[in-house]
Amino acid sequence: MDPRTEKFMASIIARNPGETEFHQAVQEVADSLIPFIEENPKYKHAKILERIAEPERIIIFRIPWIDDKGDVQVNKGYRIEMNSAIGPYKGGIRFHPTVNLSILKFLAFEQVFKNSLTTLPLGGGKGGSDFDPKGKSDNEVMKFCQSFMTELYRHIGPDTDVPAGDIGVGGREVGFMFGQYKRLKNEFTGVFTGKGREWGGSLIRPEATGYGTVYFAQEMLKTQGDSLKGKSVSISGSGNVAQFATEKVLEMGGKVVTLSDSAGFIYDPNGIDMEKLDYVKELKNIKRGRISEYAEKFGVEYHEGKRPWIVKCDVALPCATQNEITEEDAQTLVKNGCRVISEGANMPSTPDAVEVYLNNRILYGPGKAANAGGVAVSGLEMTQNSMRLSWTREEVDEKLQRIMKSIHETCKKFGTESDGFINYLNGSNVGGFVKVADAMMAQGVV
Ligand code: NDP
Ligand code: 2IT
Repeated sequence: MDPRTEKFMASIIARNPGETEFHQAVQEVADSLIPFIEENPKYKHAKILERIAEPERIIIFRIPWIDDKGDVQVNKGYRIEMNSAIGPYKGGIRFHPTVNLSILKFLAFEQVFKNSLTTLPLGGGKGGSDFDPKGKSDNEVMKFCQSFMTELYRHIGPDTDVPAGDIGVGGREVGFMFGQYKRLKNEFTGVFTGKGREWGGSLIRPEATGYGTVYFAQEMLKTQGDSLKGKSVSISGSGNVAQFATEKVLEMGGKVVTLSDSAGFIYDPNGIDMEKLDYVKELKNIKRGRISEYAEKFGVEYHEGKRPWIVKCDVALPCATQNEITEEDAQTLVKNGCRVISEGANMPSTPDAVEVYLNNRILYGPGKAANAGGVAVSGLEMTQNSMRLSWTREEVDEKLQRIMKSIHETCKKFGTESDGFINYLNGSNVGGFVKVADAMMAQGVV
């Protein structure tokens, strides 16, 4: 490790003890940024890197609620308000039993750079709870969401902090949280994105992250005169991002052969077509079932307790969770001929896996670039709410495509190496940093 990075990371670890995911996210960015900052000493003198790695504010609170049996339950709630240099705090809410301060700080940190890359005026934040929506009734989820918002409402607002969905938070949860906010504040504003279409939501927001990840893969392939047509694609996850990534790959003429959930993955060598995808949407979004049921229904292989990276593919789209591709998985993917990784999830590849991609010079689109389509359309939802009008599907999709192309251009601008190889990791870190850093410099030491 560069000794300057080592010194910086030692201070991060000392100030944020035990937060391993946060350390991982900061280190990845520091590796890209420290050489850049040496060449641009104004950022060094203003201690921008030290400031950008310290959240502006963290709110931690108790969420008491009563389950269907009448028993009292208690969860922890969080909102990390990471950086507001270029716009109101913006980022999703995650409900998952593994949620803790480290995970939400890594996500909020990533969000700052991602949101800057979108070209829109969005600061960075993230929130969530260790609440597990699995196996809970609609009534229990509503009770929990209402209690969560009864505390959070006083800290957020359409010009202050605008949450959205993430793992475990989709249209149902956004509805319950928005409803409670509206009741407590007595105002109808764009305080949340990912709202229902009839009450202020943007068309294409549900699709945006998955579509954007595929648009980004297509842009990367284009640099080599290639496309997704005819490519075999492995996807992990089977939630919001995985479903719409699958849909867009099919539209672009690719073949999706895997999907997964936390219990295992399915391998469908004939490809998941639109009809089978409709089954997955119903299974996951309405019945809230397990992906193993797909294997039973369509008579394909189900691999219990395994991740899809052992399957041969041309393109891999990790769309489940952090650190789901290890060094060994990455080596298997590359050995089997995979040439493109576009990350729908946040930080799905371990640092060792990323090193395998870069050493093998494959097309690697890191999450903060490749999955920025979701928050970008959230930004467009905020614009439509402010104007009190809504754009058509075509208008939003056209803007999403333009934004994904622009993110690709930014990565190319800041990440092209002397031999022409595009290091999208460095490109997205430096490209995302500059706008936020310049805004922080202009606004003084605040
Ligand atoms: P969903 O809750 O809709 O789906 C999550 C999927 O990932 C499920 O299939 C889930 O399986 C699986 N999963 C979750 N945790 C784990 C785990 N620990 N191990 C294995 N599988 C797991 O979430 P999203 O699709 O919205 O989010 C997926 C990823 O995309 C996350 O990394 C999120 O941060 C990122 N992302 C999401 C955006 C959005 O707009 N929603 C925007 C940008 C990034 P199971 O059902 O078994 O839990
Ligand atoms: O990780 C992410 O970018 C999201 N979960 C979406 C954030 C948003 O505000 O739409």
